Amino acid sequence: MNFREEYNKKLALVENALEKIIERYSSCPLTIYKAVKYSLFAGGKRIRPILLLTAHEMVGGNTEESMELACGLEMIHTYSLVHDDLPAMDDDDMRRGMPTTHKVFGEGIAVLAGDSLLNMAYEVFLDNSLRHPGNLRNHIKAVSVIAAAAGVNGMIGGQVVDLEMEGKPAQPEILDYIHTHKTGALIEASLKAGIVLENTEQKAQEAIAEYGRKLGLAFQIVDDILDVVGDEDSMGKKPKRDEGRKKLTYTAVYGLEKSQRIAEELIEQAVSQLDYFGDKANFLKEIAYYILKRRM
Ligand code: GRG
Repeated sequence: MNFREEYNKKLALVENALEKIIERYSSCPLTIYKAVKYSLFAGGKRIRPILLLTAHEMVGGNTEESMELACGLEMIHTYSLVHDDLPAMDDDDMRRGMPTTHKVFGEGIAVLAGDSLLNMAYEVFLDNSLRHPGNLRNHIKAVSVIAAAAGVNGMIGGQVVDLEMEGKPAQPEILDYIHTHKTGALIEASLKAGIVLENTEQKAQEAIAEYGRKLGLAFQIVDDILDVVGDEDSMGKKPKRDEGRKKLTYTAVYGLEKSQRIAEELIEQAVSQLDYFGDKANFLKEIAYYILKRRM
């Protein structure tokens, strides 16, 4: 199987599992059910759950055990996008080629759809942990890794500084804080959560965390680059939004060419961390190059 086929196979498994999870909530008030489904099934790349499942498989795990953890993680990611798109934050009308949740359902329901996804995620995590009593401690560790990454010292912390820095003079250390927290934290946590589900050596955990850190930062640098050079059709949203909002981005601080070079270097450094795992890490290596070349 080539990379694209393998990626699509994992993607289909994630979509299927997410559909089953959402079905469980079908008796809730219809408006919120529709808003949650609309937000969750809008054609995302599902990169975070795929990273989690792949890391778990790489250390000998069975995806039956990690699938719901992976899906909950995608629900947290989706909540963050729904809230980020609100007028009170980045005020975006389009995402993934479709009107944003608040454009379709109104701001109040969009806030609640994000809240719902976040609550559902933790319910899914806890129920899944209870289904694996023999490995409960590792499940709790994995959930804790995700919770920390999504919280004030992770994604939310990054988002706060991102909002605070709009229109302010460029400061490279602050830029790195924003990128490694707003975006990097959840990507790193996807990998770490997959690994800690199995009893792995400390060295394996360190290697995967370092891979995740480099990959997460590179992911956001590529996002900054796409905002400058990307086209609306592939990205599913308008380019050049960051410049208009005076966002602190890599391209604003380092320019396009240097940003591209930094992203390439980070991907090479990330991939080299995977040597520890030998051939078992081939798919994770390919994901890193896919992230570098992505157009959406
Ligand atoms: C609102 C609590 C809160 C946090 C928001 C992640 C985030 C923090 C905001 C999203 C805004 C943004 C563009 C962040 C950068 C991360 C990023 C590139 C998100 C898009 O992720 P993809 O490319 O999206 O994985 P898909 O559509 O594939 O799921």
